Amino acid sequence: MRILLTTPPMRSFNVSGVVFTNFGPYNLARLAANLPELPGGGRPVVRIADYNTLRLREHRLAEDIRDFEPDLIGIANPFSGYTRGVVEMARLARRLRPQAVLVAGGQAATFQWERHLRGGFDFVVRFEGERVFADLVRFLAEGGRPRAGYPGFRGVAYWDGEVPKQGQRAAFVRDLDALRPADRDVEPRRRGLVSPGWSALTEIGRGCPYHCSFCSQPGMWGRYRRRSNEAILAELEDLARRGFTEVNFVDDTVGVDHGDPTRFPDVTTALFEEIARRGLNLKIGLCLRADTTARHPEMVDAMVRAGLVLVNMGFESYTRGGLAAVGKSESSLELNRRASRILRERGVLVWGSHIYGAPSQTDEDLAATARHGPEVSDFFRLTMASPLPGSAAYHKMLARGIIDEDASLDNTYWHYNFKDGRDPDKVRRDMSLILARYYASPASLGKLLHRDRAVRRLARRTYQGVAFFALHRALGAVGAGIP
Ligand code: B12
Ligand code: SF4
Repeated sequence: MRILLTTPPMRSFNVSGVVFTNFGPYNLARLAANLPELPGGGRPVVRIADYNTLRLREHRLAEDIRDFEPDLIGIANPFSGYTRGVVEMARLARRLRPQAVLVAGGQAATFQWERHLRGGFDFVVRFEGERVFADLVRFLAEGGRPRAGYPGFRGVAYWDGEVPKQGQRAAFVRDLDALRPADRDVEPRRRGLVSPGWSALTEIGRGCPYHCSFCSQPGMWGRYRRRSNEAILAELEDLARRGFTEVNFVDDTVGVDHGDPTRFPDVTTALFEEIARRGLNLKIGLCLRADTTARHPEMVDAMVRAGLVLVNMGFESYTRGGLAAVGKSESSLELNRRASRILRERGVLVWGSHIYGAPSQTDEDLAATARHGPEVSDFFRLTMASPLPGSAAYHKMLARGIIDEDASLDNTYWHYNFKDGRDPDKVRRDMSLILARYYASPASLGKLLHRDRAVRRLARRTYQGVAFFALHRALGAVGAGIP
């Protein structure tokens, strides 16, 4: 069996994909690693086609289908703003290779499974993918066909004749060590961003015990589960042996504590101490919460000794009301400042993420973000609040009529998609102005020539991301370019 796994089509708003060129299709490599033995022996042959590296075109699906002749085509859809494009890809795949089984997976496909089935997919793998996809591949390899039902297996949405059906939810994998790490032989390699070797993504755990209203993570991954330090270290050693010099953890938040009796920060501190002790010589990037950072500077110390370079921190907002509007009431201006200070004093770069324009954020809340965001961040990221299927805010706003079912398809992190009386164009203009001022400021421009190579590289990539976005929006206005 030949399986083509692909990323979604390139979109103009995929600015972080342009900045973080060191982030590859880890999810697909993880799926590939966990595929089963086929009934006649041997494993499926997998090709991963990564369209996130393209800049002037959306994808190369036609070429990959012609060249690889897959029996199954799997398309990842991590974000609802891609849904229309992913459905177009499915239609193209159906036309070019009618005999191939079409499978979607990822966060957006999980929460919008029916839309994907009706858009042309045979199956949608929902939530955690490794085991469910392996079951589906085994079912097909044993002669199972689309539209003939999908008996007995969980975690899949499928066609029962002409009726789209949602199978029962599969249990999350409790022991994450039981899954094989990503298959680095089939994963296309990415160059390091701040180091000369290769760059890899990996993960410590899945799930999140917090419940920020705008976020789909808790709904997607369930209770927090963690790999053992031994398993993570074994993978990092393997990566170092293969010439990887950079590792980014995809966890949305590392070292969560949340009063947990198993004291994750201690276990996490021990992990990073050990990475340092083994001298793996890796440059590391990860996401931390401000409160965890402020409470556990000792954990940050261990991370720095292990090679921590960059932290993505969701500051989101700086006023009581602004933070409450995104369900992060436990944070504050003071806490955000403290977390930033702890990182910067230790030489760690802060990629500060902020949410702009959540419906109940006031003009004062937004002004505070524009003022304090650049102050606490080395790299200031500001994106428009976007209703994510699977998040608490999405379902609440749907019920209140502030958004409709289709709003999430227009998510771009730049458009204002809420019907709450605000002028969407004005909100977007105001946000664009804040960003324009930030990027035109001498402090931001100065980073392009900074003495620290990591700052320089990140700053250059950031401006490239902005240029990519502006170019495609401009081309779009004349009917060309990536939408
Ligand atoms: C690392 C990361 C990135 C990296 C790289 C992404 C990449 N190469 O895939 C960078 C920084 C480039 C990035 C960019 C963006 N990201 Co991002 N990203 C993440 C992050 C933190 C981890 C992704 C990951 O690897 N997870 C671990 C793997 C194992 O999980 P997974 O990807 O969901 O895959 C599993 C299942 O979903 C399923 N599955 C997934 N795909 C498929 C496909 C098939 C065929 C099958 C069968 C199964 C399957 O099986 C997998 C194994 O269990 C997630 C949050 C998270 N923790 O998941 C956000 C997240 C996916 N990103 C998000 C967004 C919005 C974006 C951007 C649009 C931001 C922007 N405006 O630029 C871009 C889009 C880029 C892109 N093309 O995907 C959102 C999506 C929101 C949503 N629910 O719609 C998330 C959920 C973060 C959030 N909470 O807001 N991202
Ligand atoms: S934003 Fe981060 S901390 Fe909040 S629920 Fe999502 S993953 Fe958890």
